[in-house]
Amino acid sequence: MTLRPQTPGGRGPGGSAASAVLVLVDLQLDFLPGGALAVPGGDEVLDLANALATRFRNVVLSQDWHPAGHVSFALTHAGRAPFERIELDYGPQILWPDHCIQDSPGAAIAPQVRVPHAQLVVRKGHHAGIDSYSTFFEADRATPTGLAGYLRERGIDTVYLAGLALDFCVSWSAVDAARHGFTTLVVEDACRAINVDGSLTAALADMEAAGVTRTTASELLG
Ligand code: VGL
Ligand code: ZN
Repeated sequence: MTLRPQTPGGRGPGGSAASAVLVLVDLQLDFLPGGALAVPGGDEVLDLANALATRFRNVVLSQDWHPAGHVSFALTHAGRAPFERIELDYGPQILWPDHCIQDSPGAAIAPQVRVPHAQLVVRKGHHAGIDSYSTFFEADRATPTGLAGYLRERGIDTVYLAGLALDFCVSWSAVDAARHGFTTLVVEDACRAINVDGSLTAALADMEAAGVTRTTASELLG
C-alpha cells in the first residue's frame, strides 16, 4: 500500500505535523560536484531541500564525519583502489576516496543549505573501524547513533528523507527508519545517487522490501 502524506487539520502537507521530521542527509561539499566523492547532480537537490525544509516544523541534518585513516577509505588499505569491495568483520565494504574528514572543508554542510530551524545534526562514521551509511545504525547494523531514541522522545512517528546519496546514506537510513517502526517516505527527486555496481537498483529494492514509500517534492510542496 502506498501511504499518501497526511494533511493534518488541512494545513499543508504531512511535514507540518509535529509528529513528522525531515532528515536531510549528507548535504556536504565533498558530495557535491568538485568534491572528494561527488554525487552526480548532487548540487541539483539543494534548492529543493531548502524548499522542503520550510514545510517542516522538525528538521534534522546528517553529516558524514570520518577520522583520517577511516576503514572505508581505499588509501587505508594497501593496494586497494576506490570503489573496490572488501570484506570487513561486519560485512562487505565498498572502499571510497578519502571524504568528509572531520573538520575538513569538504565535510562542511554546503553553504547553499539554509535551514536555520534544523534542530539536530547527527554526525556519523566517526568510529575509525566502522562505516556508517545509515543515520540510525552504523554499518555493523548494531551500533546505534541515538537518532531513533531522539525521535521517539520527541513524539515523532513519521520520517521523510532527502539528500545524498540515494543508494547509500539515504536508502540505508530509510530502511532503518522503517525497521524502527517509523512511517518512512523518501522524497526521491530531492535525492541523487552514486550508482556503483547496481547500487541504485539494490537500494530501491531494499527500500521497497522495508515498506518505504517513494514520494516527490511536488507532492509535498503542492
Ligand atoms: C556516503 C559513501 C560513503 C553517502 C557516505 O552519504 O551516501 N556514501 N560515505
Ligand atoms: Zn562516508
